[in-house]
Amino acid sequence: MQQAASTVFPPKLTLYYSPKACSLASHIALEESRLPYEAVSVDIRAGENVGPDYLKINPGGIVPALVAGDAVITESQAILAYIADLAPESGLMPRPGTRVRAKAHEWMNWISSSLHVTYRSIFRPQAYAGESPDAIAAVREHAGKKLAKMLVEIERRLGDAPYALGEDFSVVDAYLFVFYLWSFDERIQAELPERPRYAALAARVWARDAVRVAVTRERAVRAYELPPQFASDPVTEK
Ligand SMILES: N[C@@H](CCC(=O)N[C@@H](CS)C(=O)NCC(=O)O)C(=O)O
Repeated sequence: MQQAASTVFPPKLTLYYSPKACSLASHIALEESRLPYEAVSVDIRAGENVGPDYLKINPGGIVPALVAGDAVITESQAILAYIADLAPESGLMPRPGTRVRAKAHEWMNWISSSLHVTYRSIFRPQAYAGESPDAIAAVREHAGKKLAKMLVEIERRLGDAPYALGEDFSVVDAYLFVFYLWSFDERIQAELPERPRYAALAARVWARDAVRVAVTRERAVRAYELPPQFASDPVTEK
């Protein structure tokens, strides 16, 4: 008997990502999951996200979008949790019903709703300030100060554990890794605090094969810069 497309498990997965965008977390999660998937680049900097082809897939024009069979899933938190649930043996999220699973959602929601938005205020202040140069400068300056505080908050939240949720790598670490890369962006004018715990976490994440694969694939589309401590790595020098 032939199965209907919507009940095939796992469904055919296609991730739409832009190099170095927040979609890198989903890209890493898919690579970690060992599920079969296709990764399709939609470069935001080239405006491909607002082209007619991509808008047919995600009318919102943002990445990531994960096409899973006949469903289109957006929002990093939803995608990350879904990938983890599709591949439970990969341990990318703690088991449902555990407090540490709630902590995973706490982290992801905070990253999405607070940390990401603060970076956005620096990279695209016009989204909040309109076109007035004074308003743009004010938004950017305020967001820079806010980001500095958030990096201190991340140090506090990380504590002495190797990963965000404790002893084990999870999708939260992949998500945090993206925003660690972003903290070196040249558009940030604010002075940012030292972040030794965050740096150590990022180094642990960077040491993972799946992370190298996803980053190398993205950098083949657009060779984005990596933070100094990763840049001399022979893998990225190719
Ligand atoms: N809340 C969304 C935010 C997604 C988002 O802002 N994506 C950015 C890339 S990091 C994007 O596609 N921007 C294109 C645009 O705003 O035009 C999520 O967490 O997935």
